Amino acid sequence: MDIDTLKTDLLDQIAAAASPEALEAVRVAAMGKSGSVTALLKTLGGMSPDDRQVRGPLLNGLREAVAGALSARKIALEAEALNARLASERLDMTLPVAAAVTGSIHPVSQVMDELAEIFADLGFAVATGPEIEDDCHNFSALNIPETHPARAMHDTFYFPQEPGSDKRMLLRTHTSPVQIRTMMTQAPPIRIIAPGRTYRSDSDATHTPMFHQVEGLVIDKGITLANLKWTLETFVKAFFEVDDVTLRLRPSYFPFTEPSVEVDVGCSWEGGRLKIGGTSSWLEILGSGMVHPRVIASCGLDPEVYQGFAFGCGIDRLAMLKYGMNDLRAFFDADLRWLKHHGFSAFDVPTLSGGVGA
Ligand code: 2NL
Repeated sequence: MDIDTLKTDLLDQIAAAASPEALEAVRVAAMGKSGSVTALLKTLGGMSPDDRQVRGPLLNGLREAVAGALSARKIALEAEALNARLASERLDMTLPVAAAVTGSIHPVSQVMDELAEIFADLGFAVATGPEIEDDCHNFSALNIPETHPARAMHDTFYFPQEPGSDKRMLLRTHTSPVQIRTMMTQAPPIRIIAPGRTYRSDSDATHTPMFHQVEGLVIDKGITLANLKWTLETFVKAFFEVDDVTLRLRPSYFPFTEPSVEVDVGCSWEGGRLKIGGTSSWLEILGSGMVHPRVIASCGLDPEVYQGFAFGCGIDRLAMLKYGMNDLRAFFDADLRWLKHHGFSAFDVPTLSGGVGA
């Protein structure tokens, strides 16, 4: 075969190779150890110098043309393969979110989101902190003396004492340590809520060893019980979505507040169901009070300058009241039928304008 015919033939085969494998087969047949181009190049050695002078450049031209065509075709085939992959891996951004169809938001998470939304509107930030705490942040800083029953072994989950340390860690029994940490590190004015998991060694029909609490704290100059009452009233109205709501403040005692009040919300029985609103019945929903001067001082603030109020409230109970669940223990059973029935859609984001309710 003459050089020009071979060249045309090989270039045609290269152009026709439809895959990297087909192209490689062409390359081996032409440029491989026993390829057609290699065989021709080998004949140069046995030629007379005159013949080599003529055939040499022709054969080199053939080799360069074939090599050039091979690499150009290789690049083209790779680009084609990439384009095909990109086309097949394309995502349809208009498809609905699969997870939102199968999963649901736990009522406790939903209520936490509602609380954050309501209090954000009143200028409160959400604060969080560790669930494993020390005695100081969980008790001492809150004016809870060593002898207080809340410290007794049957209430608090303690970790084994580290050898060589006199510090015993514990699972926080309330979210107050988050507020203590905030007061110790941030300058007033402070307006925060601290929602989260809390732990007490207590288990019966109305108590689970792990439960959820939200606490609120305001520290500023000139804060009074009136600020507390208005804030709680505004919160209860927004949360239960009722305008005529009556709060009853009863004197009480907490070591960390003085004075302390327990707060009842007026309600009434309607068709065998308890409804928020009216004053025929009372339901205790939270505890609160003016932050004790000793607590303010233990966080490094001057109680002569700064005052504040605080409140604490069980989130699981709030969820039961609002969404009509009657068994607390079912909250933490992870029963898919319960979750499907009582859970919320991920799209049902609580907003004040859209409603924080169901
Ligand atoms: C209840 C009562 C309450 C607080 C929590 C608090 C936190 C700090 C300072 C002062 Cl840092 N007080 N929290 C105050 C009063 C009541 O909780 O019945 N909770 C379920």
